[in-house]
Amino acid sequence: VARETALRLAIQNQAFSLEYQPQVELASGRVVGVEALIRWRQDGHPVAPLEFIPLAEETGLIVAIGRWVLATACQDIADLRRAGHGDLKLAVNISAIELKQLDFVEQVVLALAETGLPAASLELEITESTMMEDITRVASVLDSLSAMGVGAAIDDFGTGYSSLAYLKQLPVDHLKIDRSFVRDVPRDMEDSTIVRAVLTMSRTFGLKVVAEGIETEEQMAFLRESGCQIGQGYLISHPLPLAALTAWLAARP
Ligand code: G
Ligand code: G
Ligand code: MN
Ligand code: NA
Repeated sequence: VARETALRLAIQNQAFSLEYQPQVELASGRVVGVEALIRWRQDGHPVAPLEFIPLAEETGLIVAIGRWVLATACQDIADLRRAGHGDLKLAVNISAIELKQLDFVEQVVLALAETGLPAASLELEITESTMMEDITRVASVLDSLSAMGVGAAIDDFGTGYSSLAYLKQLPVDHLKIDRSFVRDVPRDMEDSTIVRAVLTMSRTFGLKVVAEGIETEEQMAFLRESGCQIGQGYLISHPLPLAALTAWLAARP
């Protein structure tokens, strides 16, 4: 209960912050975007999203938290774009509960209007399991957003049981291979085969693939040579607070 109360008060207490993890085009090294990741300090101690996001979902607090994330991230990246990073895109994680809100599309429209971030610069990351939970509803929400130019990515791909053919019903631009498949490439034959198969299928469906959790040069070389377009992971950069991201971007050739 203590944690739930603290979570309830966290927005007004300014206990949340965002970090941004860069995503790069593997062929060129060019930065294409950043993924916003929420951080929470409860009484000065960091609590991992995997610990409080489920609680936020159970209590419905995820709706208010999600609105704060969207508004803050759109503002930060709109500012960065105006400061000379005009191509930068923003990816935001959206949970199933948020997607089910009747005013979800309206909230996205509002965040874009208030910050001036172009719709085409925003992409929503939705996990494979959320997509599968209610594909009809998700399709209708993503169709509305897609008509405005907002993109979508399938997050944590490979951790559920969906087929790409099924997900093809959705207006999705990117598929993010879960980092559990990236961890042991190129050494593990099975995982390497799975990653190559996902890349081949994605090409057939016109989806670009983002590999998560790249930590070594060997993983990055394998992914690049296998035709994976985009990469994200500690090797490229850890998630960074806005000021550190700004410095990181400025230091790149
Ligand atoms: O950095 P990492 O521990 O930050 O994040 C763990 C998981 O928490 C991510 O895989 C993501 O699914 C979830 N997460 C991070 N930030 C957000 C957010 O702003 N909203 C939602 N719904 N989930 C998030
Ligand atoms: O939403 P998603 O599951 O994609 O969130 C990304 C999660 O992965 C965050 O918790 C982020 O901190 C974490 N992460 C990002 N890069 C790496 C990495 O290279 N290795 C590991 N182990 N985790 C990473
Ligand atoms: Mn994500
Ligand atoms: Na993920």
